Amino acid sequence: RSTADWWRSGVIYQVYVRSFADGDGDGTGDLAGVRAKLPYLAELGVDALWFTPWYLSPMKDGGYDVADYRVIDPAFGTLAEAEKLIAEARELGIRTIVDIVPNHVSDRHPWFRAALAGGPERDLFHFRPGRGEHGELPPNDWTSEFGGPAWTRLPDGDWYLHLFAPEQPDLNWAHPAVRQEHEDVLRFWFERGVAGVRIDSAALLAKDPGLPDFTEGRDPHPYVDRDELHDIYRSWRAVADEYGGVFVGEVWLPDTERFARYLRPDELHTAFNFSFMTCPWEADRLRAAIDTTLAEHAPVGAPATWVLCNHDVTRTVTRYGRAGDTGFDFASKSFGVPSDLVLGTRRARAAALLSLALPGAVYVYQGEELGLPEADIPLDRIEDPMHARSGGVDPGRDGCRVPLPWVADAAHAGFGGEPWLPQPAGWSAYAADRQAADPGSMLVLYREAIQVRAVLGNGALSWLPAGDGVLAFSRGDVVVVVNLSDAAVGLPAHTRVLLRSGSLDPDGRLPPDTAVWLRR
Ligand code: TEU
Repeated sequence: RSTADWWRSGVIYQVYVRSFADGDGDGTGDLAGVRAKLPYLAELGVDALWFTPWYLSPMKDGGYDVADYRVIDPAFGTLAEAEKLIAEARELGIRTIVDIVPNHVSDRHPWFRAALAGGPERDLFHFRPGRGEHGELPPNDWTSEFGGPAWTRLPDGDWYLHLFAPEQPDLNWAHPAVRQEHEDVLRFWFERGVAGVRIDSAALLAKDPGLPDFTEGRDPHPYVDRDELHDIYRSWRAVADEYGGVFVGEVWLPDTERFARYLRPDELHTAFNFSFMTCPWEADRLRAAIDTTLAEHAPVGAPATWVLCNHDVTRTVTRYGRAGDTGFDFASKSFGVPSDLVLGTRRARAAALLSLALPGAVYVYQGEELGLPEADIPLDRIEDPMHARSGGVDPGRDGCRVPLPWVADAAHAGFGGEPWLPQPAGWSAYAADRQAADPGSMLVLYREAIQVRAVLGNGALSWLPAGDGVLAFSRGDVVVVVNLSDAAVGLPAHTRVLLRSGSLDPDGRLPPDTAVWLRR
């Protein structure tokens, strides 16, 4: 597990700290909770932990509104504890990845407070007078990712830019102090033993200095995937290289050629590949997503990454259990869309064996290994700003952020104190302790797959002939078959089963929505 190229083929587990495990009983997950669960994570067999932001934050966007990168939020713990956690994990062969949010800071960050007070710090952000006779209209037509205009007006009449919530003012990346500060922050965390950095909203930092209307300035886009970014990441890479640190960029770009431009020996080591996560449960489309991904990574020598879900999207079990369009669709992400969780779970199990068999690094989001479904959160308990900013239309992302169930027979399913976000009825049925004792559970499947995955080695993927709706490929001596059709299919001769996501039928055939790893 402790090899230098862990990030090329490792399994990286995403910890949403607030909802992982509550060590001090206040209802909020914390570093003490994570430390107590390190044996669980070691047994799961993961190579690294990616912690969503754990820094001082007013939590207006789950910590993606950072007030101070050098301070751990007191709800989570202390810097000394973070250092202990990093060291303890490392002793178990588990590396640490921290999350850096360079596009914006919290409105409580000292820079923004000073800017509000009228100081020269205004230049670190995007402040502009408004349009219209009295400046009553936003400076341009950009909209926030969470809905509404990307601008908020201050009492003094000026507007400031925020591509996300108003409490997340965008930084001005043309300012040298912004660049310097982020390189210092990278050093700060690498000095503390961190092995990698996830870069939030990595393609959004650079803005067209003229801040033109979106419609006017579409090519190049005024704030997505601008050329200036590559210079920024080249200086970041120089910092990372001093420490042997690696990057994973959250680079949401549909254009594969543009995406691959970030994956360079002097830029980012890896970036999230969301094509898999956004793909419906259809063999042709999954195969195309896999092929495109491998083809875009191969020429630049970067490993692919495989992501089934994260803290921003509907949980896999629920997504795959939806009739009709089972793909990624924010519009259908409403409470009313029914999901067949039995079907969704069967597919999620098969998807786990598929993603864990692909060449590259695999990301597992906490609770994915427990097969948690998306939870319905009572409207008055939703905290995600996406909900309020959409005028209450979008339920937001809290349904995949519910505190984890650890112990079936304990209060709050063993999470700790009364959870900050309510756990739905029946949550304890998913508890880790119960699943650990059940050989047919999702948790045992993930444990086995992560362990057995070592036999895949570095073998390239070659597709094997297969019928309609069936994916079959080999990697070295291992053959993987995933049946997405609606009929059982025969398995190749002269193979033995290493691992399967469900039972074979009485004739030894692979039923629909089932995957198998075979040894030749
Ligand atoms: O997400 C960036 C991003 O692309 C999101 O805007 C995504 O479109 C949105 O979550 C819809 O699901 C990152 C983080 O992952 C997210 O949690 C933060 O809210 C966002 O950045 C702002 O920091």
